[in-house]
Amino acid sequence: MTDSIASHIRDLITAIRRHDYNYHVLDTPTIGDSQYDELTRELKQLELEHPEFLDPNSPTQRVGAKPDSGFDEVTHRVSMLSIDNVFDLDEFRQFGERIKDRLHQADIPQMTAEPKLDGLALSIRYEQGQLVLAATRGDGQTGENVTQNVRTIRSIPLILKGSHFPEVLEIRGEVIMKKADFVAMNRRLSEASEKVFVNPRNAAAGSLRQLDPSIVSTRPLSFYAYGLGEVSEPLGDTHTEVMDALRQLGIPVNPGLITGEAEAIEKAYDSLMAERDALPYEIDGMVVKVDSIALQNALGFVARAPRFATAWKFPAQEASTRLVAIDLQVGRTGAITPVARLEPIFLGGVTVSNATLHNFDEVARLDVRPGDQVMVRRAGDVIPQIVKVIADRRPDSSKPIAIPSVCPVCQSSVERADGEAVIRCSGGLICQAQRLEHLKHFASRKAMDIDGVGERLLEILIEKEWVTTPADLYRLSADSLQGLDRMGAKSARNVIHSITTSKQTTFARFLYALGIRDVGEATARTLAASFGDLGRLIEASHEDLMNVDDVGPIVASHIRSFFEVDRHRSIIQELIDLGVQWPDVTASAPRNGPDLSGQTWVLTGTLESMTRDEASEKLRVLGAKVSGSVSAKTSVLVAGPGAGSKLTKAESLGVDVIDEATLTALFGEL
Ligand code: D41
Repeated sequence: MTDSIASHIRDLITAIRRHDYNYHVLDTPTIGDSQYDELTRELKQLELEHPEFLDPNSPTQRVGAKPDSGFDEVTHRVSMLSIDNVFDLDEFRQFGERIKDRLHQADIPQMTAEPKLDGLALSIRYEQGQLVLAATRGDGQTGENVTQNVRTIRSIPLILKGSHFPEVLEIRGEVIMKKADFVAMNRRLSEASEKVFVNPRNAAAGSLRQLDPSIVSTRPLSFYAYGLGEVSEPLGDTHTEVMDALRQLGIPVNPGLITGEAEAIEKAYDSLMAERDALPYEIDGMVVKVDSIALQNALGFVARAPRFATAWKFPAQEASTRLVAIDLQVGRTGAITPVARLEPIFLGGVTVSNATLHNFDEVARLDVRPGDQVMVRRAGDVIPQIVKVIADRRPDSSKPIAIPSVCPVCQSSVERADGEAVIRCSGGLICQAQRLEHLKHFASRKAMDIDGVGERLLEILIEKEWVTTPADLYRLSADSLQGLDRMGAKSARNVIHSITTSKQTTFARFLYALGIRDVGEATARTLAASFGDLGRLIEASHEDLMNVDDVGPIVASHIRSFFEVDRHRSIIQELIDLGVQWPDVTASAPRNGPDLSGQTWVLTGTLESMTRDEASEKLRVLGAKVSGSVSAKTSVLVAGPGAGSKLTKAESLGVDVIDEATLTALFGEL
């Protein structure tokens, strides 16, 4: 038994490592995110139940303790060199000529070219295949020990892959944040009212130097190797071979590495420049190296940079222009964002006329005002940023902009929670900017579950002004829908049919559908169970709301402000008048089916007669809690065909297992 648990834990670790490698190194994921999360969850649970089998290099052990104060100094065994620059074709050709002359050769030797990633250099050290140290470059001689933080970077393996590797292997590379990860992270930070980063480079640097590894683990950092430090045995005779060997060991290596004659390298520069915006990360040039390690060594160094390499830089992506105005944009979730309108400027190949300012804290931090001359930075497809104001060119008459008190779209009042950077329109259902998002949510499967009413149809209905509030959906007719977006008579009837059936709902779904801020499915269910009746909920005081499980002061005030808006109450009344209704849960009619209160159920595998959501909902009606993972606390596991690890686990824990037929029988009339 314990043997099989230990080996199951090992299998899970191996599987997760393989998926990490496929995803980060090969760039070809072989499972979906939710399956991956499921494996990790299962592993965590087993490790919790069997701490004696905990492997310090398990993928669950990436986040460790934080340093007491700052990072320790690390002296690099082999110093981390810097790299010389060239800025145009002429200078690049001189670089080639110098190499040829120094080597007394007739031709320029074979070279490699790789994107010059715009991040920060990092050295990671493996001993006996285990990651033991990670250090920043610092001044090239001494850096900072950032091992705890680097362990959280998922693309860096905690142990090397394969069975043969040098006893000591120090790898140099660049830590970066991909453009899409950067944008998503800044959005998250901004919504949580935290400081946003100006660009991916600063975000990577700031994250790596963050003292709390648990915060670092939420920062989407990536790493690509570009060279070696101290090694106990050579990995190859050329840079290309070394990079291939690293890839074999599970280390991410930039896929853009090419090898060729000088002429091919010159062509590669133009292609890379053309590709620049489409790449997933920011680059500021192309690094060219002599491929042969023997020739690299023969060439030696000038000052702190090797003669065998150069960074062929791209033209700058920063320039100054005048900020004409700061406009307000209302996002689909009601967040009001200041946007800088610029005097158009040609930058890195495109004309830039807008730049994001994120939020009003950022406006204050930059102290940016209409009329200012500003430095603008554009990087790939990241929205252009304002880097700074050129202070001595500020017009005398300039005034800071005021934070708006009403929504520029619907004139509803603006909310700003204590200490939050984001300000929001309180208009919700009535704000045109938020209409599509609200209606999509209202019709979604877990809300009113209106089949056939998705983004595309809603866009058309909004555009035609047939639907402005959720109530309008219930006023549509099949005749009017027919012909929209090539909709035939049958599909029009189907849509109307699902709109009509959605009228029969539950109180919890209805509450969730209203889209009150922070009232998700679970909170909606608790509120429905606690108040039972819409009238009582609308009348509930802040204090009444706070008495509900899971409802804190912030959610309580969101609920209060929602129901205080007259338009919201009248839309609710319209919905009810149009026939939206739910069973009265306060009536004490005897419930069909057994009482499952206090029990925890888990569903796995496929169900045929109902969806998992439907089954979960019914189980909840009977009083059970429905959970996603099997543990010793699980009362019953419902296993359909295809059930995998959860079933094995339930069996090993002695949890009752039933099939779908038994479940259906249990539901009976429900
Ligand atoms: O992508 C990069 N930023 C990059 C940096 C790269 N692809 N290769 C590099 N190669 C070197 C040498 C030639 C010294 C091994 C580098 C750097 N150095 C480097 N980055 C920061 C300082 C030096």
